[in-house]
Amino acid sequence: YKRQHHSVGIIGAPFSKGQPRDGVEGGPDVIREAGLVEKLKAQGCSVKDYGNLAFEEVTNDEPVGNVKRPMAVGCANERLSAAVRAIKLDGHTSVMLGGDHSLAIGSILGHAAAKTDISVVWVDAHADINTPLTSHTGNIHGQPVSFLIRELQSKIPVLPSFSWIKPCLSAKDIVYIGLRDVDPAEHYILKLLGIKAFSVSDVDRLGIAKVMEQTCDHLSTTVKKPIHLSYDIDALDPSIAPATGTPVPGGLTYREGLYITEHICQTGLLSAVDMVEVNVKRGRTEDEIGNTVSAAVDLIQSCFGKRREGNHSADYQMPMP
Ligand code: EXY
Ligand code: MN
Ligand code: MN
Ligand code: MN
Repeated sequence: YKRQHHSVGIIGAPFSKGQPRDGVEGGPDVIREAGLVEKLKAQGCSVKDYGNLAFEEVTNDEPVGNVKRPMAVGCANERLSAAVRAIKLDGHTSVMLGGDHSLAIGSILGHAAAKTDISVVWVDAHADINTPLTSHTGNIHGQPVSFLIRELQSKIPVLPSFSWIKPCLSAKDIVYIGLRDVDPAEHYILKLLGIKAFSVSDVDRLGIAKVMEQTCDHLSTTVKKPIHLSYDIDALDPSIAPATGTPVPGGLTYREGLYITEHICQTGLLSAVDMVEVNVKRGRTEDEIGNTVSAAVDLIQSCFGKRREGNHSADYQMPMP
């Protein structure tokens, strides 16, 4: 293991209109208030905080079919994609603090605009690959992947404010980890396109170490592309991360969750991170809120070299008697 120097660019995206519940727009601020920037600096990262994006109110945002708030989601993501692209061109690893998971559209497209060819590790209880036509809820946070995969484009209808989107991934460029609430249409799409997906039962069967080995093997069969890690906090079990909009029982343990970030850090290919769906208003107690937020911070620290075995800097000097 070679120690790397990490230069981190943080962008807050306080946006919630990809889903119906209040509170997820508070994610960037509570994650910062838990000391994210200070903690990353303390572990040796250089950090530039780009602040929070401001999203203007969109009026007359009528549903298209059953897709809710298409204009707000399309506009917010267009803005986010420009911000992430700029952070990448500045030379940082981008950290996008959500907000709901519809923001992965802009984050991934912005990353791909700066790096051309990227791969994605999507850690989530959900596959978020409904098309606007298969979605039963109409919530766009259950659909972002469908807009990004080239092989699905013939199935995507026109939406207002989505015309800037050009799919940037092939089906082979994404791996899922943590799935346990997948709609029938989503399951059909995953099988049809042969998308690599490790459900929690695969994690039970293989163990998280084999899952990560196979994830990296799958993504680096030809060239080693920069990795975009899109981490939905609901991938973790609700006992450790309860403050989220769509909790699903039987999730990843805290240890499995951190193993994923430790392993991806070690590849040296991590290029952008999303940390999404932290919703403090969904926590019933201070403890539930605190546990969820600190899990999010722990995962981000682990992305940038913090290891459970311990760390020391290259210039560490033993105190002399
Ligand atoms: N599959 C359901 C839907 O399409 O609405 C639930 C999606 C929840 C998405 C959460 C954020 O990961
Ligand atoms: Mn998600
Ligand atoms: Mn989810
Ligand atoms: Mn590996």
